[in-house]
Amino acid sequence: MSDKTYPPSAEFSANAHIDAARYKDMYAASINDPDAFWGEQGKRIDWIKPYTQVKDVNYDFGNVSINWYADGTLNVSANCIDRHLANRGDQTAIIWEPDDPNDAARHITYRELHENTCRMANVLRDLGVGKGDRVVLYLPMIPEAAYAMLACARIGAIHSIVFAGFSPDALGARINGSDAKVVITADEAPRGGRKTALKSNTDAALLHCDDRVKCLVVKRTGGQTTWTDRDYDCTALMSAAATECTPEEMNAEDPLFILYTSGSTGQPKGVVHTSGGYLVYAAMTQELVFDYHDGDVYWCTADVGWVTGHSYIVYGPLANGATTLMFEGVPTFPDASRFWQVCEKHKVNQFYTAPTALRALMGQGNSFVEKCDLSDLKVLGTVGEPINPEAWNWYNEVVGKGRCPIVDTWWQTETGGHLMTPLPGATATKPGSCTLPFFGVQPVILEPTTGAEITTTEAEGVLCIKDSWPGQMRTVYGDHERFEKTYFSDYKGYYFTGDGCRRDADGYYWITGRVDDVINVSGHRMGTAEVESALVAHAKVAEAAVVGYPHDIKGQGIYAYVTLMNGVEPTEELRKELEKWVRTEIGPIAKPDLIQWAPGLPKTRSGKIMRRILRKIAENDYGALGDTSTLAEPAVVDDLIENRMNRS
Ligand code: 6R9
Repeated sequence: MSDKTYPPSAEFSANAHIDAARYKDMYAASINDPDAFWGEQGKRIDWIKPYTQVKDVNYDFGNVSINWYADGTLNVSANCIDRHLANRGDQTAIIWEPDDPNDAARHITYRELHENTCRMANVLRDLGVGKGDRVVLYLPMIPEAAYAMLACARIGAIHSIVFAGFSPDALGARINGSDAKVVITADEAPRGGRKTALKSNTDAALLHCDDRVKCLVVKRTGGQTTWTDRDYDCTALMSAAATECTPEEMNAEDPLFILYTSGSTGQPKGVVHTSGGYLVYAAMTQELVFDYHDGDVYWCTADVGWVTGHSYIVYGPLANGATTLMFEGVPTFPDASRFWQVCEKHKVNQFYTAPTALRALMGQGNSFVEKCDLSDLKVLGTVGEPINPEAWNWYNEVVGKGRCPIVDTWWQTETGGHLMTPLPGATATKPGSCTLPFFGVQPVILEPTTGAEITTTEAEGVLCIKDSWPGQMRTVYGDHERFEKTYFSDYKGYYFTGDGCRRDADGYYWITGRVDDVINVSGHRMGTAEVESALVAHAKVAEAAVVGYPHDIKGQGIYAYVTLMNGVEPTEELRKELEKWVRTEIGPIAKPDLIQWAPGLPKTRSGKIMRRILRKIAENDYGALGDTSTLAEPAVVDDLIENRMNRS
């Protein structure tokens, strides 16, 4: 790790929303009097009935409840669209850049966004969707994805987006898990020159769902799809629908969306975010962390299937009346200059991406960047995983030409928005550190076993957050007990993040990775338990254990130890079959990178798999296995070491 610091230039700070002195003052104010601070920040958005209460939070295990602005009412869609119409109706809200650079980009004004969102909202209402109903979205990165999110918000329905890379099984589980009335999909999703058949995936998913679930199909490619009784042509219905739709008055604490994310145990859980606090927090962080100014063009390369797409492609920027770019493609299609060509073409000012993309592009050489004019860039951001200093330096020097502050934003699906991040005009950055907390956020480092807070400046342990912020998740959909158990039971009185962290002598924070059984593959969270249960669902698999290991591009790769059923031969063919199996059970992002045939797994005498040992072997660090005295059968380990798959 590097401790070289990069302060913002005096010129940048002078024009920024927040400079170092202001950060200090505002941070102190946010901690000393949260009610006053957030009461003021709540005015960033328009309320139908203004709130009189601000924060009402209880972190006590057994009674956890989180409320912000609880007696206020609002509509999120009206905040993201209608309130901008008077002054910026003709300003571009969304720039859409399609997968194929030879197809035309589209500029959607706030007026057009209003019209299309209302049309979609009316289509949903006609299908019987109302306040509190759930709608699943399984869409490519097309403007209709934003219309659908905002249309749900407009009529008070709760959306649950399923990343278009997930399999029919995963989609079906989420439709059933939230008892959705409607699923919105498209015929096909073009990505990197290939097409995913979303409609036929949806058909496969719906085989396992209630017959009453309706399916709205957006026309994207015009590719052929089968039509059943439950299908509705979204594109046709939208063109026939009315262009006005009165927004529903929602309570601040009414759910806005559910988003499934992986945890250390069991199947993914439905993270619930509500309306008022979430929007205030998304809007505030989008403006201040990227130092967004009126007229800027802002681009977050995430997919709306992840929380980053929710907060920083759609809700945050649109609440601020920004111009947000939505990209359908991938960084390497048609070649490794695509990101930079899009930056040049649309004169992007703020660019926000994941370290895994940077590492992949860095490996292709600098010429792909250097041939593009990136002079409009002002701020660069990263999210999803720790960034290694090498990639940080490349981003800084080759992409930013040393003149664009880098914001390394640490946050989670659960947090709704950034919790620790530099502010570009205020914070001197250090490559690899997410630096300092955002306003109102109090990170603490606890001793992992005792749970005692380490109060010295230099500290290392598990990262918890003392007290709440408005963007925090409120519950796990349908399972508040699981919510309390996951986040509030191990370390009483704190929100437990699941991350390990170090605080250096300057008080800067460095995320060291997950401390639970969650692995981070290309910035995507994957629970080892999910991959394991997919593997053991295969008829030839007796047992499986999955761990992460360091991967040059992905950050972490998926390493699976598989014990086969008696008499089954381990063959290359079977290995391929299992890879394919996991792809169909969960999706391509869950495909194991390495599968090792394990005649046995290291277990304690009570039958618990010793993952610590499996992790070490997967890391090719088998010399330091630690205490193995509780192993039931020590010989198992020797075999695993001898046949290990990672020798780098
Ligand atoms: C936004 C998002 C959350 C987990 C989180 C942590 C890791 C995210 C990071 C980072 C180091 C950063 N993470 N940002 N680690 N530096 N800047 O990614 O949400 O998909 O829920 O993942 O990702 O481990 O706990 P999510």
